[in-house]
Amino acid sequence: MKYLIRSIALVGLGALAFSACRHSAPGAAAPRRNAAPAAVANAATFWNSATVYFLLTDRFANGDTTNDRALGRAHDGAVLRSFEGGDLAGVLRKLNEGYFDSLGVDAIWLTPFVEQIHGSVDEGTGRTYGFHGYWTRDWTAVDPALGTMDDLRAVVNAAHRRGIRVLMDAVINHTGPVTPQDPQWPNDWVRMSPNCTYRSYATTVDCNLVATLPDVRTESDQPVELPPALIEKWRAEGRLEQETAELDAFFARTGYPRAPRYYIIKWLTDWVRAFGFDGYRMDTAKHFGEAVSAELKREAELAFADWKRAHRAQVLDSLPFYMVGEVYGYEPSQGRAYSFGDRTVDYFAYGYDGLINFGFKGERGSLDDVYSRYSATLHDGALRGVSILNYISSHDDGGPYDRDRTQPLDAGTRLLLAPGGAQVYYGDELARPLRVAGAEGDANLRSMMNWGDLERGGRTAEILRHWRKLGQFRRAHPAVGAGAHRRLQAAPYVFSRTLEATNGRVDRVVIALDQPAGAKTVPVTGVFPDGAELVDAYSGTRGTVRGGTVALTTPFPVVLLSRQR
Ligand SMILES: [Ca+2]
Ligand SMILES: [Ca+2]
Repeated sequence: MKYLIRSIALVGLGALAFSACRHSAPGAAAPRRNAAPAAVANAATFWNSATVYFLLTDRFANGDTTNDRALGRAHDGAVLRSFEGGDLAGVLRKLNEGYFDSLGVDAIWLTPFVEQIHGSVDEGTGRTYGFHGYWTRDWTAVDPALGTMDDLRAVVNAAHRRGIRVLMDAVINHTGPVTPQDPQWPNDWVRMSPNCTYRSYATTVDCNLVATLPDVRTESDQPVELPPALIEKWRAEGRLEQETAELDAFFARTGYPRAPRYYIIKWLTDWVRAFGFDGYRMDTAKHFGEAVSAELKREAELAFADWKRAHRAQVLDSLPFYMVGEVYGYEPSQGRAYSFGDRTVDYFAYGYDGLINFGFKGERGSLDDVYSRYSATLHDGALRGVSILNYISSHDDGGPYDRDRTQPLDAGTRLLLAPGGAQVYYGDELARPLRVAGAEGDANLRSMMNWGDLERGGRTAEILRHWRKLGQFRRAHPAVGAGAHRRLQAAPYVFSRTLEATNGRVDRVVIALDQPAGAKTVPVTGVFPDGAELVDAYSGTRGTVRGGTVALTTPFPVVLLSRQR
């Protein structure tokens, strides 16, 4: 399994080339800015250098107020637990405004857009709706509060025209909760007990995450019928025949039994085949058997290839379909062996190209200690050839880095200059508050995007400028996230990143932090030779290397050096 997947990942990889533009479709409108570096054609390199923007569609931007109360859902939840109006039209608007380009974003991760339960539940934190997207009612429909199929297609197409990939958040572990409006899926599809106790593999996988969340019998190979409620729904929508014919064709082609997980794999991969999603962020990846992930990945790769064949003008490049897992609690120090206590699993051997790093936000010690360790494991250690995705805040994490947003510039520096992929959670770049009056638990982490703070300018605009400079530098130089790290000076802190490509081209950067305002001298020995003409991307200032250093005068504490092009 492991070797099969890794060899698939290598198909079609070309040499790294830092000079070519990222690919855009011929004749496509609004092509991506062409200052970007090349398609880094190695998947691990690309995803370790990538900036992934994670947004809750319902909380990001409201582009269409007519869908705010879709399906008759009331705004009667606890604080920040109802649908708040954000939608795909809002994401499209921000795409078209160039907001993501300005941050150097390589991929957008959307929360699940499939149709959610219509009702609400109280899990102990107040009445809650499925605004977050993790409470599926129908895997084959777009939730009307977020928009339509056309809205979704417009988002993916607009992103692709700008060279931005789109990751779909895929849920296979559970259905939405049961409510008076949302019947339970049949007992041969889901179990309602026992609750997970998280003491071992079995008590983490074949059990209910929480009492209200029906757990799909993903381990079962027993054939099941479509749930009557779904048959009724599709009949009312006039698409029962088409859906059942497609399922028949899927099971005929694959030879899989009509077991629950295979229906869901069919439904999840249909989105890839129809819209060209570039990857999955797999929800709750450690709560279903890892072999399921490998099955899903294989079908997603076939779907992605089908989409590419049918949409040649929209294909970005040859990067393979990507899958990043939410293995809650995973961090790079665990290498390739996530431990359940009684058993370890190497998720990278089951279709995962990358795993979310739950350790980054809590890293202690100096920045150089963190960066050195990450670089060592990614380049010479257990994680060579795979990728990680670091974050400082996220939708489920009650212990973010700098919860009170007292150091939003420092937070951006830490995250965007770290080895490995960077997950920007919507609003990290605007110091969106992570404490909201009256909000309980994770609702605090899911406030509406604070566009109003940005419109007022001042401090918020200054924070965004910092994140944009770092994000654009990161995008222009894959060495920042994917290069080998070396400390050049302890204080003020100066380090280099070097990414060597197979074709002999090399991307090199030198980064200096904690610098004094005004005149500064940055050591670059061993990275840039005397006489090299450098430019500081943070200030736009240029300088020439003399005696192993470059002297600059800028008002900023950050220096981002590369060769002048
Ligand atoms: Ca709306
Ligand atoms: Ca499960």
